[in-house]
Amino acid sequence: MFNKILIANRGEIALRIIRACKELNIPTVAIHSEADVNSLHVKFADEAICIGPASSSHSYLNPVRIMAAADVSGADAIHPGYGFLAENDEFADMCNSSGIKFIGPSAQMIRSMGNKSEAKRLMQEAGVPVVPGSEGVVESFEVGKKLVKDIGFPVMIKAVSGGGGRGMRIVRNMESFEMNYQMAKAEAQGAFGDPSLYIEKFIENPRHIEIQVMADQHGNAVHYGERECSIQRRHQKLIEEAPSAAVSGELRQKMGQIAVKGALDIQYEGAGTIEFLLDKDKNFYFMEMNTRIQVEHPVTEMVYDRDLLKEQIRMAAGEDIELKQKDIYPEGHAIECRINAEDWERNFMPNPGEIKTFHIPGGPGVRIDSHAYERYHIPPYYDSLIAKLITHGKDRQEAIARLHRALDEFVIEGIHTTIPFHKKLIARKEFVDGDFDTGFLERINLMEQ
Ligand code: MV4
Repeated sequence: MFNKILIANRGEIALRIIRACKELNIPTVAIHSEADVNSLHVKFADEAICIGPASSSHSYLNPVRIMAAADVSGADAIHPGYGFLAENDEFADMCNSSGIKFIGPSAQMIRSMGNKSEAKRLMQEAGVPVVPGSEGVVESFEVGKKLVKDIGFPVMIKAVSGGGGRGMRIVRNMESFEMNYQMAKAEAQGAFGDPSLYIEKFIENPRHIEIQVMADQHGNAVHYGERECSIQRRHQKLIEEAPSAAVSGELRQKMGQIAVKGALDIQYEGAGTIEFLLDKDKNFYFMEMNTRIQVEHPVTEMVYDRDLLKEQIRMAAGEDIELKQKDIYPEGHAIECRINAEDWERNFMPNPGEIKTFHIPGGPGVRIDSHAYERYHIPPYYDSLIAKLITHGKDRQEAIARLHRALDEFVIEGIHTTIPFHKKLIARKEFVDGDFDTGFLERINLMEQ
């Protein structure tokens, strides 16, 4: 097992990693920016090192400073969390070539999955269903034009180096294809320094369903079912749940087996998430693979009664997967609400500042993952996530009832939060019925409710 883990992150996920390390008896090193001196991850870790000023690029996104901190503290592993450097192949490379285990898959794997058309090709070769479209990169506008004549409109143009919804365009007819193609290309060059595009048939109003996989270094892999992540706004997830109301036991087994096959074929290592689009007819298609632990991992932990962080760390240290697939099954239902420091009535505008009152809910089936506390100053430099509220119940109805209760008990004063948004949203009939897709939030107006 590792002797000391450096946590290359902040906020709630840094705390979550520290909690896993404490249970595994592994000492931890926190790194932090000058703006995070009073953060809980700094207080709860065994050691803390200030690595630079507030701005991310000079601290949490600075590989050289993080490596220097690992060096002086004697850490033999780095946990990147999510965001920041978690999917940076060069950072993973730098860690491993300095003899420090990057807790995640290899740099080469991160690179392959970061290239969205290569990821799609690799998964297709493993027998994972993909959306019909170009075989890899579209080499020119003329080639693209020919292709869309074959596959038919609507189509989606995507950036090979994009992902997470960045650099995508829907095109509904040939008249607007050229303009969209050229603009997508220019945007991809500007945003990612790579103009490469690929094209797919556009799936109308799909659900976003993702499968959690875990693979050890000895050729074993299992899945932990799906997470339903369709409630998103501008590609930011707001509510996630497990299981999905749209996925039957049979479909779960099918998607899970295919995801495991994909992970094994590419020789994946560690915790990963395979994202699928699920259409109206329950066809599913590979979208992207995320090579990190995700924000929404707690809903899976609740229904499978597993600690995915501890498992991820154990896998990274070379241990075997503990469980057999047949011993992994969901119990009950879990839902997560992301509580952000945002004014949902003003376009979800970020709203940093001092938390004056912080009262968290409790009772049966309630979990809070948060780095916030009373009088904590939310810095303006990073993301606006201040707490994840997760409820678990014997079924979806009980999870929702507990969510209502917990949201009512949750008191945060001094800043605007998304708590009132969640209260309204979970009261909607469509939500209660599990009847929604990725277009749901944009179709409704909660302000008039
Ligand atoms: C799509 C799609 C429809 N058809 N691809 C958005 C994020 C990225 N992972 C892929 N995305 C989409 N790709 C085809 N061929 C619709 C989306 C999409 C979406 C996907 C998941 C969750 C929310 C979404 C919101 C808008 C569009």
